[in-house]
Amino acid sequence: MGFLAGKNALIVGLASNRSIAWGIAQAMHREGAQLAFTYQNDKLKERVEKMAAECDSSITLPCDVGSDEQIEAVFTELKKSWDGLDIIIHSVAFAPKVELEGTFLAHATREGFRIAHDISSYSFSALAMAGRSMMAGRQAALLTLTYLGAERAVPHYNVMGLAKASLEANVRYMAYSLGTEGIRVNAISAGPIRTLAAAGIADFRNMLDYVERNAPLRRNVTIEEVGNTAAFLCSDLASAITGEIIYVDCGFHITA
Ligand code: 0WD
Repeated sequence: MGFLAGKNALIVGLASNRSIAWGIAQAMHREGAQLAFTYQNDKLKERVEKMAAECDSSITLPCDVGSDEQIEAVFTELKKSWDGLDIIIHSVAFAPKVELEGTFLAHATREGFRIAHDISSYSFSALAMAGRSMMAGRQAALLTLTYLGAERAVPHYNVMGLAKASLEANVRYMAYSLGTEGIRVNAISAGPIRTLAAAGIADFRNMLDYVERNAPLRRNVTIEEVGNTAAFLCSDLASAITGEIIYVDCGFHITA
């Protein structure tokens, strides 16, 4: 029996078989969790349905995390299939592409800042608030994905770095808010991985090469490795870990 047997997990942010959310879904499925998925829009519906089926899941629901109505609707629907929820995975980020080119102040706009923070940080708290009643009394866990650009000025990461800094603070405040209910909140700070979202970041190839040359393990991380850590963090094996940012980056962040 896997260490997530009996757990119900909602996965938000699956876009392709390269998505970090896919690595997480596969690890959680392997460890015995029941899964439900959301998809951002109709373009992704069929693909997400197929991938869900590979994890023995038939629960796929539309959700643009910029919409409170769509977030509410996810939990209304989920309650029809499940009597409770143990895990929410938030694997979503967005900033207008132009803001991820050149240096931060070259393209910064008030609207770009608002969108990046809304979709990449606020949406995590919005999911927690909407899912809170379903998670009551179940030792539930929430997990989001962040990146080193939250703490260091990484070339081209720009406004997304600000949004990830907000997300990391969000993890701590959410952990404090939900701790009295036994609900844990953590983030994985993943090393760079070639996904659809990463394709939006200028010069991404150089980031991968740099990590490969300089990380203690001299290689890049895989979605499977992020998935395994996510499964552990959302399981009862991690019952005293909350409010943490856990690095899954082949050790890159410790280097000078
Ligand atoms: O190097 C990387 N790939 C890293 C990613 C390193 C460290 C962290 N991360 C983070 C990302 O910032 C993000 O928070 O991991 C998370 C997942 O990213 P991913 O797996 O790299 O990217 P992807 O497979 O593209 O999934 C993210 C998806 C979107 O894909 P696209 O590329 O179409 O934007 O987030 C979804 C969307 O499907 N998404 C939304 N979902 C609901 N509502 C929204 C939205 N408004 N916007 C984006």
